[in-house]
Amino acid sequence: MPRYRDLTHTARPSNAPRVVDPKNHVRTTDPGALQMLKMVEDSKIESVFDRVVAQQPQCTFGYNGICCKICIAGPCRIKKEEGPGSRGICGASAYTIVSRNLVRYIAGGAASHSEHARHILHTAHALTEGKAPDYEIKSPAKLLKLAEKLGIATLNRDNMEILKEVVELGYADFGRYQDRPIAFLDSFITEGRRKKFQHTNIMPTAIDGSVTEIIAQTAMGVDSDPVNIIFGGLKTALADLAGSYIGTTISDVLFGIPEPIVSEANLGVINPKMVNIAVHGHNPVLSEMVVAAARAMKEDAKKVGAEGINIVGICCTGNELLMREGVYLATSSASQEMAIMTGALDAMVVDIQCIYPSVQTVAECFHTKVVTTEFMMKIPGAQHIAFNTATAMTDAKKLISIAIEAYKHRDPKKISIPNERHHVVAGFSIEALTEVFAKVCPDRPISVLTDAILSGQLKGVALLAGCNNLKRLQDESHIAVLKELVKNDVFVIATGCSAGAYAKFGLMSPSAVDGYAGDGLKSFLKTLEEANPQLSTGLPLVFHMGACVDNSRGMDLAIAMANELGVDVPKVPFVASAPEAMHEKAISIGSWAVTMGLPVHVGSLPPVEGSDLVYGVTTQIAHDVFGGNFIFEVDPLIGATKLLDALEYRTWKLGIHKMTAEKNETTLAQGW
Ligand code: BF8
Ligand code: SF4
Repeated sequence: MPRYRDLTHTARPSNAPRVVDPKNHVRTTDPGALQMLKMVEDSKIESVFDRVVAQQPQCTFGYNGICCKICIAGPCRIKKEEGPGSRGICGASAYTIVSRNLVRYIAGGAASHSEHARHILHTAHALTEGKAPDYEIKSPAKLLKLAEKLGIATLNRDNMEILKEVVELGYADFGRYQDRPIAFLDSFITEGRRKKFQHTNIMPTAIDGSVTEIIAQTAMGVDSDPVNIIFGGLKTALADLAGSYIGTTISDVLFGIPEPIVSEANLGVINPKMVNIAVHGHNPVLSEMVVAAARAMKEDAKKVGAEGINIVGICCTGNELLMREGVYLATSSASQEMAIMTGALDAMVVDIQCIYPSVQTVAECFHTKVVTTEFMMKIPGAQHIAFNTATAMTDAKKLISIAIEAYKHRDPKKISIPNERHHVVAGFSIEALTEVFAKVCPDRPISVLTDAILSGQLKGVALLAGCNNLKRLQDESHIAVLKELVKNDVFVIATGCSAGAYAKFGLMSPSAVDGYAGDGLKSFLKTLEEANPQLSTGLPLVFHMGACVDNSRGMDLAIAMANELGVDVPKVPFVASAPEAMHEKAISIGSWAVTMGLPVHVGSLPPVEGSDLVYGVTTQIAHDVFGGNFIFEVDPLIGATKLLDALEYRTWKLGIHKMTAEKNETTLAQGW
């Protein structure tokens, strides 16, 4: 069972309101979004903030996860404690319904990440076939490292040949029928996790197979055992991790490994004098090309009177481009409509995931062109230009031309851009971070981090991730959790819209260190900076690790720490938090993080409270089996305190085990 230092804490959440201030339309704390809201106050443009209020109060059955729509005899609701009303028509009880609903979220998340990864694999495959002339192997070093991890021969072989084999293995990971684990997953987990997954029978053999399997397992009249259902879900979650890992690693091969880079964030990066194009979604295959095309078409923009072309990012496409190209990050999930409301956004080019259908509705009040680019993602009213790997540059140029044309139709009276923009230092892939550590200790770079934890200088590492969920105010919980952790000397890495929040607030910058970091973290960062005089960017308060698929980078770091410490992941002082989780992907990520052995705080409750059994399995039993557990808590400060407790407990236990091993000259205890 997880333990808490504060004896008033239990595995249950506090009674803080689940939807804060439900009638308040001003549901953001982002200074840029707040300014924008004020500017459009009189315009009657509807935004997500209005729709959240309109949805209140939300359905309690749904909120608790006790509504079943898996077959059309339903919807069934668990209405009573006992009797016929306590079950669905088929006899499914609360724990069956809650667990089935939960794991179907995981299936959705795994499908999303993996479809993204498949698209990247298709691009790499086309490259090896000579059918993607605009792409290249930007990072041969990453390719070789990956191939070696996957057991693919590299000696005296051509890079393209190696990539071909890597891609084939990736494809095989999607559809394998034989009984061998997903190779990409198996290549980077610890031996302890491998054994655990085999022992609990959740090691996935194929990504597609895991998603189909869990949907079949939870169909009407199949599995009704909540524990078996949850274990099936965890298998799918591990397939999600594999998909994410494929997405991250192959993207690095094609587009380069991120390195420390300087940029800016928040709506103020939209420039009234330029043709502004927002790239929004998740997949770098298209957006990298848009960036290249914009560089090539600068003169065309000048012909219509603009000073140039300004590409800005939104959500995880924004994170990908910020990490690799230093592209400005305009905004994150909940304020995506605001970019259009500036009246100076000429086009919004979208790929997949987290794109509100409402962007088109808002765009219709302005001159902005919304363009969808993938076959699976269309919005009624928006233009669709099918993006094709074979004609990538031509397609990207077409998109830029649409924006240049739209620029001519701007209405100057409608332009109002918040003046909020902040300095950002991003680009901390695990390779980049390791390089920074290596300047202190070239032989064992990760020991720089683990030694700082064992000595008490740092309290541990936290991965802050996930979305915006407007049950609370946008970014409020992200910021509160971060501030509490860094004040207590936690080394923080961030991804997704969590990273976006810190960037937008100016907290992803070296100048934030003095104001917010505790003394231990401050001195740790100072040591790193002194050892890295070549690093002109300086080191930020919180380290940007990328998009949501790049949570696999975070896992890579936790595994590297485990290997350095000679233990399995559940003993590493490493925690994760999604303070404002919203998407199915976030549920999936949280589930694999728990399975990998991490305490995971979630600041918005998934619908699990309708079953004590499911609640107990996810928050307590999971800890006994996997060493990781969910911490559901909507109050960000209580959530942060529970994370700090988990870190302290792990560090303390690690210290005791190390001391005992040294004293008795035995090996380090592996249990947790
Ligand atoms: O993949 S953090 S709202 S943008 S799901 Fe979406 Fe959530 Fe943002 Fe990126 Ni991730
Ligand atoms: Fe109702 Fe059972 Fe059908 Fe679900 S599967 S909708 S509980 S009859």
